[in-house]
Amino acid sequence: MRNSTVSLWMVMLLLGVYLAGCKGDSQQKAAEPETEEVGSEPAVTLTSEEMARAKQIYFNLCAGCHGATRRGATGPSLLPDGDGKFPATKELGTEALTHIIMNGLPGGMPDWGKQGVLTEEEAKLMAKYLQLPPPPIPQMTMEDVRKSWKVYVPVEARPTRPETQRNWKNYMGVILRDAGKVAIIDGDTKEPVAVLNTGFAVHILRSSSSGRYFYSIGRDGKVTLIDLWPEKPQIVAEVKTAFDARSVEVSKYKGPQGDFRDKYIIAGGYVPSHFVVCDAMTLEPLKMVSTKGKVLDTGEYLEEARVASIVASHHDPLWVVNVKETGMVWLVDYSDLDNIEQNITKIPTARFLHDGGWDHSGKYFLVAANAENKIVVIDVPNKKLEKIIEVGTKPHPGRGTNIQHPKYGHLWLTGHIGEGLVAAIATDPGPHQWEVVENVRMPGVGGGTLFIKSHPKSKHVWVDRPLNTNEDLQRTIYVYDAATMELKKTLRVPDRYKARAVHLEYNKNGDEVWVSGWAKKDDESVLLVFDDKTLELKKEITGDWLVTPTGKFNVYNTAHDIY
Ligand code: DHE
Repeated sequence: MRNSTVSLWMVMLLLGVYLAGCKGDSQQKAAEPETEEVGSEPAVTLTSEEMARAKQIYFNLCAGCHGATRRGATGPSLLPDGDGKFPATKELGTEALTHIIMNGLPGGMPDWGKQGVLTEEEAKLMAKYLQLPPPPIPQMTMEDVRKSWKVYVPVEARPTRPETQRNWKNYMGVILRDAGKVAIIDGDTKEPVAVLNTGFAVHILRSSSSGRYFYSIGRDGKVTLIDLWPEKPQIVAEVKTAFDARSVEVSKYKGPQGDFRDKYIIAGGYVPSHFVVCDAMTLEPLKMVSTKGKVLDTGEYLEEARVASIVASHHDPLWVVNVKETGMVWLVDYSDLDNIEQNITKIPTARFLHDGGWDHSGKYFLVAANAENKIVVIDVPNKKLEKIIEVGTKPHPGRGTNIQHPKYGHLWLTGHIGEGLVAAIATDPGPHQWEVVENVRMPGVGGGTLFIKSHPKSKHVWVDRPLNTNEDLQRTIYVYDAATMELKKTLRVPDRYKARAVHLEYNKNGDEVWVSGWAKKDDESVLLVFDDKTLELKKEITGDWLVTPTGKFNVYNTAHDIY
């Protein structure tokens, strides 16, 4: 038994299991105790208290990559009997699973034990839990969403013009992940203007079309509406749209079909798999649409069909909604909300869609099917699949970035989690359109890149690497010359911070780059502000309030999709 366990563990190692950053969360109720006879090994047994703990840990650390139903997505399936592709967890057994959970795997599986996130006892508990059948997905009704809706400041009580003298269009919204807060920082003075309680593990911020509001969404599925016009920014409404979520976006279209700017927001759900449309000014929930459905090629029906990235078109009244497990890209026309379900174009693409962004024209949307090493291109105005492009191992663009190349014209770039590679895809019409015209190898071993960023005014491309297994590379930032794609400089989070470098964002003028020095909750974190011309460190922003900073979103750039 032990030999087969070890060889299966090796199989998993070779498969380069990816669980990167798997910190999904959901508010799940404890289940009844479960016991199961597992193969020829003694039965795996958990008490109801252990089961409840294991469920919570699973949703906190693992569900994002492996799925609530454990059928796999960015990471492999974790099913007691396997799925034909990946080993059965009950064959892997407690010892091998504990080892993997403690030590991680090169393809992106974090070393939860080594990082001090899980104890050996907790890793063993999880190893046992994974050998039992997954619990059912909890359901949520429109009534549940409605009950959670709160307006703190009605629209008519809000300022009619900015009350602040600050340059609010250059505010930077910074996610303080483990504090459950968002900091609003004045991008000119670098002072924190407000630190707001937004809810558990906020994942992203998006700006309203006007830039006046930030919408945050957390892993608890809560959307928070932040008004930036008062002297001190404040939360004016909130609503819980799912148990577990990652994406939110606003309507941005103005044209012959009407002015829909800042009329609706859409919040995507991981658990349950659905999206909810709300009024953009009050967050009143208006529509709920399930994304459960059939896998693009096998036709298998999936209850877990999670909403990954969402973007809003500026040219059409459309949201691009990427349904991870089915591999379907939905173009959701919101111009007739009553009939929204009848106005969805569903495009089969590739499985396990994750993150992506617009090309420079704002007409093509490029999204990573990261478990399949592909970038999918959607022609949004013509509502069709344009191209599927093979790239490196586990592309992770964030929203990607757009640069101009002397030979190939506009390029859209992605980094990779699975290897140290930046792929540049030509987007202009012509003989090279949708070709990977540059594959830029990063120095050092392994991948680990999550985000990449440039700016129309910049000559540089900035790349992070927080998921690399080497602690030194985790804190390194790579700056490339955008014209030649030659490495110009490597920068690092100063050694006095026990922090990784993660996520890059330009200021409004495009002459500064902000990078998070993301430490553990009890260690000191930092925001580093670099001069984009000289590549010198201009400012270290620190403070008691700066707890686990991850994503940063400049008001102007986010509202105008500048990246
Ligand atoms: Fe993210 C974007 C999902 C782990 C920070 N992340 C996204 C998006 C998705 C997603 C679907 C795109 C949203 C959009 O554009 O509408 N992220 C997931 C996961 O499922 C995953 C892999 C595991 C999980 O359980 O969440 C995961 N993400 C992480 C992290 O570990 C990061 C570094 C810190 C954190 O919050 O846990 C992280 N993700 C971010 C950030 C963005 C993001 C900062 C927005 C990037 C941008 O510039 O738009």
